[in-house]
Amino acid sequence: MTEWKKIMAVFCIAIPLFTTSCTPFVVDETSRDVQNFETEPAENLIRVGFSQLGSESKWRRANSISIQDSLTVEDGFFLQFNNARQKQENQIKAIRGFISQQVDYIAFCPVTEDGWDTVLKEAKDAGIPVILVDRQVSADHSLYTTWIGEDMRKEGENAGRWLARKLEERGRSRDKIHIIELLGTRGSSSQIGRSIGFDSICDQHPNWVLLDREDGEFTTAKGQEVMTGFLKKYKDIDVVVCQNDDMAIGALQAMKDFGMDLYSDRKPIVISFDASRQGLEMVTKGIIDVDVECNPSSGPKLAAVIHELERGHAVAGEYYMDEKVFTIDNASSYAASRSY
Ligand code: GYE
Repeated sequence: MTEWKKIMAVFCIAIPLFTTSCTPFVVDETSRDVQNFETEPAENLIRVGFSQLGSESKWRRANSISIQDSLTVEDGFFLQFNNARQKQENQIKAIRGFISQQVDYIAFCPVTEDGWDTVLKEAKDAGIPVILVDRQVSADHSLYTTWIGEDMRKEGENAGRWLARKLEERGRSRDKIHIIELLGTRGSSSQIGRSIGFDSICDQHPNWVLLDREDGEFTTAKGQEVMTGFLKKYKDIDVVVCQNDDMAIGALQAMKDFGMDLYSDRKPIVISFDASRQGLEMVTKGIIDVDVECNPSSGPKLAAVIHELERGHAVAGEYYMDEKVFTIDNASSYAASRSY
């Protein structure tokens, strides 16, 4: 199968539920980020090695495109972009390659929190500044220069607070509420942060019962598989928490296949994260009840931080992206203009 056919196949399988026809989307934009990629080398450019963790979700593709669109030759960069396809060993190999080529900066999105100490020490010993993007690491901050990303814990808390308000509005704040969770890649800082944030609100509501949580790997296929298992196992599910939109789409497909009416008020409350265009469209239709935004556009900030370092200026130890919470009340104006 050609790359184009593969992309169309995935697209057509994943979305038939919500679209009547399979409209082609802009292939260049979605396929560009999954390739290893290099801008034109030239004298006097800032050499940056970037290790992307994979291309598991629409969010990730948007993040890769943001990086590639920001670290351009026109803006003074020679970018070497590597896709690790969800494997930490591939990321470590890519980073070691950047070190041996003596690039000026290394940036990467760490797939999981743990396991980076050795390679970060190697970069530090080689005198190469490292900038983390999106996810965080458990290694000491002295081993990297800065981090640019999203406040995952706050995202989880926002989801929990929204749920408390919603249950109150429905007169269910004292009922037993059965919750299931589809987790993102286990051990990633997005999974850990969102779980800690959401759990902290759960702890304030003894009537919320977490029935089960399982790794849905941030993908539609795995989300559908995990949700199918939950539907067979639990009769009474009040709330489904999906730690990203791609898994939510899979979970909704499973619910539909199980015979649930996704437009009914009696369907479980669906909470999702990312606020992709497709996610927001489902919010406007009432299929997803709340979508907590996660902002993938960290490329411009990465470019700006590197330029600051080049000028010899100090930079902050961390930079947070701006994020919102979307419900049926505010999603429609954003859905149309979403790039991911
Ligand atoms: O939510 C998900 C993904 O780390 C915030 O990774 C990121 C997550 C995002 O692929 O869709």
